[in-house]
Amino acid sequence: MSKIAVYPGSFDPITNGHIDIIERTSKIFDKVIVAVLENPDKKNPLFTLEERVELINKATKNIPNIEIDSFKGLLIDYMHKRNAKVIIKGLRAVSDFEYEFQMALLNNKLDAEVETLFMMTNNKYSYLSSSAVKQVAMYGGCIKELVPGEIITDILLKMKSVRL
Ligand code: COD
Repeated sequence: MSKIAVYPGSFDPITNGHIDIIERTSKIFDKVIVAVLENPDKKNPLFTLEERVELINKATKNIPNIEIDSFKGLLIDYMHKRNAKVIIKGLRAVSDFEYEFQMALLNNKLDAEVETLFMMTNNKYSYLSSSAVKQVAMYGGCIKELVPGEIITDILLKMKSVRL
């Protein structure tokens, strides 16, 4: 049976921290589904769901065993739809842990066969988040080291359009 992992997130936009987690996961599992969520907790995303999927597509062309998808609603329902048993989450700090710990327990309560695996952030990216990227770009800072090169222009153009 092929081993599938689902890596969910808002990815608004995808960062080098996310890419690092995807690459490491892709070496362990047969297939990684990057599942982009319309997260109702995060109001006013910079990119639409479709744009975020497209940016991930551009940034992950060199990873063969990856699929990019999107979903709405509960993650556990999406896991059932895709017949997947493993959720991947990235951990940067204790603050991530508290939130993710609760989510993992709740998801496990909803379906005891679904496990959450935590990947420690790469030291290089422990400070990195989509919000930080947006803030740096908004004020004209350099995002070259923060996001994949393939999507830098898309982010800068989007920033320009929202500032107009
Ligand atoms: N290094 C390592 N990991 C990172 C980094 C980094 N630099 N940056 C982000 N990550 C990790 C995050 O910890 C997260 O695991 C993942 O990458 C995605 O991050 P974001 O910021 O794009 O996405 P979030 O935090 O908005 O995603 C939240 C989820 C969509 C995963 C969460 O809200 C969820 O599972 N929602 C589903 C709804 C649901 O089922 N609710 C009931 C829960 S029990």
